[in-house]
Amino acid sequence: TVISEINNGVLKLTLNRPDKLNSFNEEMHLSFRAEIERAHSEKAVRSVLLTGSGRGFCAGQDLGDRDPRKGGERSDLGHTIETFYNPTLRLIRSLEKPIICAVNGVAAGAGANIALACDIVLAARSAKFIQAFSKIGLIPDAGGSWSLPRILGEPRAKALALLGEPLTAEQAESWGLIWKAVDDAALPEEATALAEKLATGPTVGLGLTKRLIQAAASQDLDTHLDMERDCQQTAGFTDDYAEGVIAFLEKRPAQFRGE
Ligand code: LHQ
Repeated sequence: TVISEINNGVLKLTLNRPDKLNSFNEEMHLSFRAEIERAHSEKAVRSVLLTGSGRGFCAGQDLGDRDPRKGGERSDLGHTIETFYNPTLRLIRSLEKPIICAVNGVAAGAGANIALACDIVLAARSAKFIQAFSKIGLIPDAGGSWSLPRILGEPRAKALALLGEPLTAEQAESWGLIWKAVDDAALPEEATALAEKLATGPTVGLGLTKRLIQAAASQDLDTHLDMERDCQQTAGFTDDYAEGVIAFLEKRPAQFRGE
């Protein structure tokens, strides 16, 4: 249910249940999480590219196996969130390597918020983002109720979440919710080029940069300046920093090795 391949340092993950718009069933939850864990541990992986197969990106939770008339453990959504969504969200945010999301089609419910948890989001012009939760009586999960107000402010976050109406890729770009809307046909190539470029970058420094930017919203300036000092100290001891400076002085492109 998740196609995984490594090329040029990029771990490409394709959500692959196209008949169900790549909605998450248990098997897909587990394979997706295992792949993000692999991104954490494998040195050969220097960036991640997430996309979907077929005409959609991801329609959130598979509601087909959620029939409330059947009851049982599946009706405890707190359990589903704790077991599946929250661990994956934490793994995406704590991954100290860039993760790029190529939203190839509709991203609804948890599918939209998993995309928004990634570091750089490109979307096909025909893609839509839908906070579909309110349509079925739920709240925006997969980090949505945290990320939307931070990115958009309360007025837009509330309207999106309460109404559950589709937002176009272009509107998402103009609101700063995503990095860029691109022509449908150009998306795979642009997203791959971006992921490959980042995979040749100074991985430690990029990972620390991600950590700092994510920490900024929740700490004061003094604490943050201390954190910047510590991260810069770590970056300054990497081989990639030495290579970067030497390459600059020798007027040639740097050859970063990710350490
Ligand atoms: C689907 C789904 C889907 C199953 C399309 N499931 N089959 C929830 C509960 C539990 C725990 C914690 O967290 C969550 C978080 C959530 O994600 S809640 C939100 C769940 N997602 C939704 O409510 C979105 C449901 N889908 C839709 O509203 C539409 O499918 C959208 C607007 C995404 C796309 O519409 P269309 O382009 O018109 O496609 P479609 O509706 O015809 O879907 C194509 C097929 O995919 C269809 O199957 P069929 O056998 O009839 O061809 C759909 O039933 C299936 N599908 N989403 N979430």
